[in-house]
Amino acid sequence: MTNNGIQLTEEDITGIKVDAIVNAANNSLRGGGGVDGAIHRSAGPELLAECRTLGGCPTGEARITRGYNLPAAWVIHTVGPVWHGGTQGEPGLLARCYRSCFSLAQEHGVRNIAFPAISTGVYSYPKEEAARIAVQEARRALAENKTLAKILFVCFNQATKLAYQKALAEF
Ligand code: AR6
Repeated sequence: MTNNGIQLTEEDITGIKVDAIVNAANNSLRGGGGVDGAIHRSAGPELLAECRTLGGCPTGEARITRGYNLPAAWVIHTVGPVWHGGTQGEPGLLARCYRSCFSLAQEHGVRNIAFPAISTGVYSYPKEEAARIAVQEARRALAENKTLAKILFVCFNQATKLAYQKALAEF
């Protein structure tokens, strides 16, 4: 499915050959479960070694590393908010994650980038609301950054895919 530079895919993000993949990390940047664990396993120990030099990452911000054994040249690590019912600034923090990633992507001349559904796994962010924010920020980035050609949203399960399809149809 394509939508003016936005594409949905069901592949494992670790196998995607793009300039940059995004990691849904935690504040320590020392690895974890979910997509974070998968990315570290595929990239190899050098990724963790580089992450250790970064001193962590606050929620809503992002940090960039090399991709090491991954097909992607870069990994952009961002820390999404834990869902607490939406009363603790979660939508603003999630939007900041996407903006922080797009800003690093622009600085590094990234033309294509793949995102997992940040915060919607272990961090429990509702999938439809998260997809709406992701699509909104992706559209903004494509309009503002002419180097950026393609944004892939990786739908690791059917519910995530439906959430993105709905968000894409809404705007
Ligand atoms: N490729 C693409 N998407 C994936 C993959 C994969 N290989 N594996 C899982 N997903 P999560 P969060 C999807 O929990 O909610 C970690 O322990 C998954 O189905 O990975 O931001 C970190 O260290 C879901 O749609 O990230 C943090 O502690 C999405 O990726 C915490 O989890 C995000 O799920 C971050 O939680």
